[in-house]
Amino acid sequence: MKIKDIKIFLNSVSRNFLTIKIWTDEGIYGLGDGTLNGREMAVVSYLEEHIVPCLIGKDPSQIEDIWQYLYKGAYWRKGPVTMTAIGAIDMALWDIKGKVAGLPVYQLLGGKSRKGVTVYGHANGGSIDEVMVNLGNMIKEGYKVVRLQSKLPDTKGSYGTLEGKKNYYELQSDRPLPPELEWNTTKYMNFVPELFKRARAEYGNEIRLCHDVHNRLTPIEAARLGKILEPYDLLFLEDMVPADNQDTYKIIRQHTTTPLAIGEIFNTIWDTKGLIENQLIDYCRMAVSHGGGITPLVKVANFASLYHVRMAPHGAPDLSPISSMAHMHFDLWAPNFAVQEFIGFGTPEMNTVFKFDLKLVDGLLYLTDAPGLGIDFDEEAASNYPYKRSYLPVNRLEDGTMWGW
Ligand code: EZ4
Ligand code: CO
Repeated sequence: MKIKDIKIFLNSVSRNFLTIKIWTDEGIYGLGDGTLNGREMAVVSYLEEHIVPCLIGKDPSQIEDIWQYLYKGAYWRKGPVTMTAIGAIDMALWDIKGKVAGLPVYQLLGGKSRKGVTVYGHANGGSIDEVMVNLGNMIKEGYKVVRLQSKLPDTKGSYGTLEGKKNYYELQSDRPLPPELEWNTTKYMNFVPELFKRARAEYGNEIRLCHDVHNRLTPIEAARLGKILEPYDLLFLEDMVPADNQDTYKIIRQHTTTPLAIGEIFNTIWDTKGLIENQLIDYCRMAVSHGGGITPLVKVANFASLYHVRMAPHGAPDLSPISSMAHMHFDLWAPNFAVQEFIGFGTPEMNTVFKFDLKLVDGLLYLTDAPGLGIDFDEEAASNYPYKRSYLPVNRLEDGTMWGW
């Protein structure tokens, strides 16, 4: 079997998604997600100009060799654009391998380690009251784990919201320039404990809760937040501080027992190495797309398992349903999987383009035994939704200093 053609689709289906379709000479195809929020065109040209020509005629069953060829062979290793492009190819090759074998991908990885995939949903809101209503509804729907995010009072569109549009800012595709938001650490530090205090007072101690700090604190502030939130028993605090310098996590770790999660912007196992082997984190959030595919994510999981670090892949709305399905297979297999971020089954528009079959029962997602990744992509429906340039917001302190969003 040979790779005959690789097609690239960039569409704004509720938001921008980059989809690839690898065709073999035997009529089987595989699908991959190469979406890199706000930098989509860079991945398109990396694929079109620098990857596709090298893969035509290659044997699609050689997944490991193709991965090494694209990683080592480029000479220029790592980076989100490179690794997302490789991730899309890798996913599509696993899809093909599953279809050829007539098996779902989790079977090729080693079979199921659990009956279903525990997910965490988002309870967002413009105020604590609103978050509490949303949390209550999610508990009723059966969610076992929920992430809480609330807008800070008296600030301009702080995390979790964007002006009038409160939920799922990533779904928006109408931002031809980055919107500018404002950040105030003091207000945040005073406010967040109230959010979790209310959640425990109203809904008790059984529901597992988490929170995403989105890289907005310094290490010592992060240490303090972890400590303050200890009484509310979080499953994890995510992205307290960027880990460009992995040693900064030692400061956080020595002060708090609140579990720590990081990794959604990691793109190779090297981004995880110090954090995992020094036991500075508890959950690794690497994704199949931005982390370079299923092939390297399996290696990260195995490495992490030596240090009791569990996998909790990123599942924000800017990962396409193809990544979500790839995660499902990975999550079912990985012995040290913990929880999958899940934002629902997609908008009606998305459902005309991406076809898949998942069931959510009592907070667990269940997969069918469809071969490969178990997802299809309707090219014609997708062509109704042309790409629109769109950016994530940027963030400044109140005095104008550029900050992390
Ligand atoms: O803001 O994926 O945990 N989830 C997140 C995401 C990120 C987006 C950025 O594109 O932090 O919502
Ligand atoms: Co995050």
